[in-house]
Amino acid sequence: MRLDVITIFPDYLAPLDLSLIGKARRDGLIDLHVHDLREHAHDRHRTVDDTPYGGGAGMVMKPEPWGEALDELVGNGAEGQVPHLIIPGPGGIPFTQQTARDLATEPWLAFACGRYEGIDERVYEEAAARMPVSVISLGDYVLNGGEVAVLAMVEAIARLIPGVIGNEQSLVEESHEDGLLEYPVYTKPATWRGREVPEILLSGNHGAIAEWRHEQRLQRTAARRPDLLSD
Ligand code: 6GU
Repeated sequence: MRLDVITIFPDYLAPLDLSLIGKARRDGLIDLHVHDLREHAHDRHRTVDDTPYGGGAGMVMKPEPWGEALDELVGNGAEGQVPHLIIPGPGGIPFTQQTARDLATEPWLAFACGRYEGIDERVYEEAAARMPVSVISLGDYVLNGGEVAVLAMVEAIARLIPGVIGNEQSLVEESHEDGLLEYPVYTKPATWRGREVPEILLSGNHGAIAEWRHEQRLQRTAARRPDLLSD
């Protein structure tokens, strides 16, 4: 999968060199490019923002650098190919495990990281005339910009690409894969600071263990995420 990220803070994406995502890049499973939006700002101060028409607080990202950055991106692709453009923002549709599954099947994703009060609306319109565009939010809270959201989304998406995670079975029983939260897990020692591992897990009775784990998932989901049980 090809991934491009356009940002005014390329260093924010440095963690994508680490851990499983870094290894997937080195293994050639992910072809990730981070671009500095300021390379498309041509005044002396490399300005990417300006005051909002109509007044109001804060600054708005100017359309011209974004237009140029997206032109370059589309020009980079093979003839006729365009990325699916993801614009992270608190005003987007919710990012869920299903979103990650859907996006993990795409050949080319590009992420446009906004800062300040947002990006000039015409950038969304112009992009949408040329490529699929999705505005996606991590949840109901406000971050300062899209970069941290991209880290989260790329990690959630990339780990679903075949070969990125060594043990594919570990993808199956996870929280949100089937609508329930995960069961609690334990490892050695069997007693730690006077706390025992649940006896059933030491019983060797795999049927009973599976049943206990399922019950734990139901209880935990009811306690922490009752909204997941209603549907
Ligand atoms: Cl995707 N971006 C920003 N800036 N804030 C957010 C978010 C995204 N998701 C939740 N809050």
